[in-house]
Amino acid sequence: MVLPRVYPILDTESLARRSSSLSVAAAAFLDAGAGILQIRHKGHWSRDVFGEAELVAHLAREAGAILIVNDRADIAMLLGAGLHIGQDDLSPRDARRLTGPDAILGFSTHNSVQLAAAGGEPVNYVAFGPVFATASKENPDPVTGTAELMRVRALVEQPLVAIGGITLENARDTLAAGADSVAVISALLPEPCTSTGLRKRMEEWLDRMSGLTRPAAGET
Ligand code: TZP
Ligand code: MG
Repeated sequence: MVLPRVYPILDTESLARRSSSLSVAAAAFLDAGAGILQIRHKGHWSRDVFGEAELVAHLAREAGAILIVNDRADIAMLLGAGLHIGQDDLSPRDARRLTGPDAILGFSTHNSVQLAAAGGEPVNYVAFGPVFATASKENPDPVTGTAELMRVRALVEQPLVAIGGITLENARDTLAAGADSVAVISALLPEPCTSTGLRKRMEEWLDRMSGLTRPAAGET
């Protein structure tokens, strides 16, 4: 699959801390042209949260954008969305038994051993990180840096999504190190976190990332 270069993660806790919400951020990012969104909700999947996720799924469908749900195969299936799982979730094989062959399945890895193993799993893309220091994840794994990303990139054939502390300033180097896409939480959230601010921030990211391509094999 070809992943959009910018992969926004709508983290409900990060949004709530800025007095924003899933649906407001999703609408603003889609309006700006985002091609993919992930819903990341680490708290209880209450009926209210699910209702808002349904609205996001509707908006994404209307916009022709890919929607991915973090952690929860059941919610992803109810929403007709793809699924992103980590090392402590259902194994990719068991997740695939639930989602079926056609759903997009992404898998997080944090070091070269996990990345190499992911290459043999039935997943459509692999995430790797944190590449830089992050404040958006509890108990993050050690920072890898871009040199490590470049060193391990060829261990998997699937598209690679770099994650963790990615900003407009370091995104270019991250893509040059071999990432196909950059997943971002905090650097997409302006202060104040208004609908207009969110849209403008996403427009800036898409504008700055357009035209950037991964170097072909052998180039740097
Ligand atoms: N997995 C590795 S780092 C991270 C996740 C979910 C958080 C990324 O958030 P930010 O704010 O872009 O560093
Ligand atoms: Mg998880």
